[in-house]
Amino acid sequence: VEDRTSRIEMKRVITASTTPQVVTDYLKRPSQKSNEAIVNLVKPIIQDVRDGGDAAVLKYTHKFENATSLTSPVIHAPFPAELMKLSPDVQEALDISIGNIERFHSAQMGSNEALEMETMPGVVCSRFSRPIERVGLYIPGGTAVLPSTAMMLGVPAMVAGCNKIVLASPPRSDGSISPEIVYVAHKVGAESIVLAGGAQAVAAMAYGTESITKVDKILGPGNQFVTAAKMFVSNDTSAGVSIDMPAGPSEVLVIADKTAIPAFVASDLLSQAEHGIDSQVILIAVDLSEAELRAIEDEVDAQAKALPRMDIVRGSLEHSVTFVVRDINEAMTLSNDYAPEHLILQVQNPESVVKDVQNAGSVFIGPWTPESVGDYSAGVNHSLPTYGYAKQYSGVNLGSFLKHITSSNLTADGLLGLAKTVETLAAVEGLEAHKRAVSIRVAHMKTNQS
Ligand code: HSO
Ligand code: ZN
Repeated sequence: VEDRTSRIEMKRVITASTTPQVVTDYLKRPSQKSNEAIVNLVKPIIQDVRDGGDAAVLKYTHKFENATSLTSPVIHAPFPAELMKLSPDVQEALDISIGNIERFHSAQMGSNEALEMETMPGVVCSRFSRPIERVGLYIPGGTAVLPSTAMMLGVPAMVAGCNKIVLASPPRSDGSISPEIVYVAHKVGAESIVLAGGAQAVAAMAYGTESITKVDKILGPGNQFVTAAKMFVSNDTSAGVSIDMPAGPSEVLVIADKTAIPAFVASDLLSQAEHGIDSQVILIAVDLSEAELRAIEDEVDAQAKALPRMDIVRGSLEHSVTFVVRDINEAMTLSNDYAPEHLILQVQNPESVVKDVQNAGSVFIGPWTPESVGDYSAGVNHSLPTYGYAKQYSGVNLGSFLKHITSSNLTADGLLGLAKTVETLAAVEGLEAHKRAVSIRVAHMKTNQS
């Protein structure tokens, strides 16, 4: 039963009146189910799909998605127009968003362009990039359809020049897939859409089946089964597949000071909280008075109660927290410790704070930049590191779909100049053949000279 009366609020922690240990404890993510237990659940499914191909994928889709009428686990391009009928408004919104995502990710090519330099005279090193040939993009089903995720993965794959783009998403129980996802697949030039979810979809793309293309890398968010399956196949050398990053529940950290508008702050917290009861939202209130804090909390309560997904929001706010801190420096220290997927800065001179951001997936600067614009349309990617992984991972970007290849090219003089150095180090390692590959050439030069 929906409870629309009892107050919806976050815990409050005043850092000045508690210990650092308490603060650290509150910054901990809700613990995830042990990976081992889940791997044991997905392993038989993965093996079944690897050995049984299409029939096995279909079997699981019938079972888990209830899509018993489905007779093929995949549709191939060109996708029939009747599968992507959209209202003009929706089509326009997708087109504008795809345009921005394409522009921003195309601009990232700059840092991936071929570079060439001489490290020493006659010693030329270079680096160039090539697209990963076949990519599998997982689009979650679950409580919301996410065509935005199809854009965030599909557009950079297209910009990078990936040869084969395979999408996978769990079908609805009538066997269909949302027309928005089919439209995005069409726009990015996908070769196929796998009508399956969970571990079975991941396995189908990792190993390939009679009708599903095997891919070289699998990207995209998913529940714990999808994540465990991605980890499993990326560890199986016989699959030869890599993955983007470990995935966890969505999160946001908002830093707000006296200049922040309470309704804006609350709306940003709630937009992330509505993703799932396991989402975590954190507010860092910089030097706010009791009345200013109250104003935000009242907004959270009032806005939450008006949401269709109020129950999800209530669940997620239960493990969410407000930290009241003294100044922006303390706020940034906490934020960098937490390493949020999304960081929203609703403070005075927000641009000046960005230099202090050490760990975050994506930053939203100033009062006019809700996270929603980045989730859909601004052009930045919304596939971002969660669960503290912003400390070592980047979000999905153009580089996620490229490999960098290096080359070296030495002249005879270049090799002469480096010969002693290499020979010495090869001797240190006791690798005589390495040493000789140099000395044989040096000897050859000398013989041919005289
Ligand atoms: N905020 C989510 C992405 C998303 N939001 C999709 C709406 N649709 C990623 O953390
Ligand atoms: Zn979102």
